[in-house]
Amino acid sequence: MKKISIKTLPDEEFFVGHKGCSGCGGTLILRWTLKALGDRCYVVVPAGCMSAISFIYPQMAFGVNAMIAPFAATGAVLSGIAATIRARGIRDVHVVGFAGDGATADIGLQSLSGALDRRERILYICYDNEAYMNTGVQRSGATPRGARTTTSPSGQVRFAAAKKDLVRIAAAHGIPYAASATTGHPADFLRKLDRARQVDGPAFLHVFAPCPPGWGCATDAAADLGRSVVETGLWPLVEWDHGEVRINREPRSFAPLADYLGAQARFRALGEEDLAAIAAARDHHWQALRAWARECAAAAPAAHPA
Ligand SMILES: Cc1ncc(C[n+]2csc(CCOP(=O)(O)OP(=O)(O)O)c2C)c(N)n1
Ligand code: SF4
Repeated sequence: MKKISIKTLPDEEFFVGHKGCSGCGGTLILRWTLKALGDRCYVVVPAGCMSAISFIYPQMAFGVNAMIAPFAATGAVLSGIAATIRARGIRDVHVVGFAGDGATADIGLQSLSGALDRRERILYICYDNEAYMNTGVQRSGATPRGARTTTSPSGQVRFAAAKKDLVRIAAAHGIPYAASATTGHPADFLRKLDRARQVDGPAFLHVFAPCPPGWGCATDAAADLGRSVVETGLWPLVEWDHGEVRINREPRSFAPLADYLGAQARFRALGEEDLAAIAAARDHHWQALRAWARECAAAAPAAHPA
């Protein structure tokens, strides 16, 4: 199997002519994924932006087999397809889900959990634009504290729920591989995609995906925001690999939150107290993350069979 990296990405495209907005992070990740995995893919996309912009008859944006799943059912459809091809003895097809944060963290969470439990060879990618974008920017379980959405006015930072930690939720199922990535670190994303496609069982990738109209950011900001969200500590790059936890980048000190939040209108109304609350929550999250990595290092690897 040829290793996936930026240098080995082919010129060939499998996702072209979609109707996504300029600067959409989700379409970028989808395009990279299909270039890297090639034409032996079966893609499942639930209701959401990526299906709305790609299946406009007669202009299909997918150059591989692809279907739309009911909003809540991505995991179930993926494991059904994977079981079918396994029964037919087909081993060279990647069964890939590509779902938004609403479809993953909220409405499709039980379906994802069932699929991770069934242990079929599936690759589930959540492109996280941090709200239900396709229906007009409603808050999801992955919306960060302080972000303005149409259902979560700003100014409620201290009372808002934390963003669900999808990598840890997936890892808690004892699957072989789960990781986070961003549009600002394509080499890191491709390395993780390479690992995810090789494990024998379910793999889960949680990828930061800027959305210019929903976030009020520039249309050329996907790379910059994907880097600054890591440097400010708001999106840890982390990997769970057969029970081992690796924190891929640990900034010695976090960059000022304004480097990231200031570039987006959705955070514009935040005051000093809000920023302090976001920083405190970030620090607490990092403590928990480091403790998790230590606990996993101390546990016997046999406790987490692949
Ligand atoms: C059962 C069900 N409820 C609601 C909808 C309406 N709906 C379609 S897309 C969508 C939002 C999807 O949000 P997300 O999964 O975050 O993906 P995004 O649109 O942000 O890409 C909603 C609520 C639906 N199609 N099916
Ligand atoms: S609304 Fe956001 S997620 Fe949807 S296509 Fe536009 S940029 Fe992408």
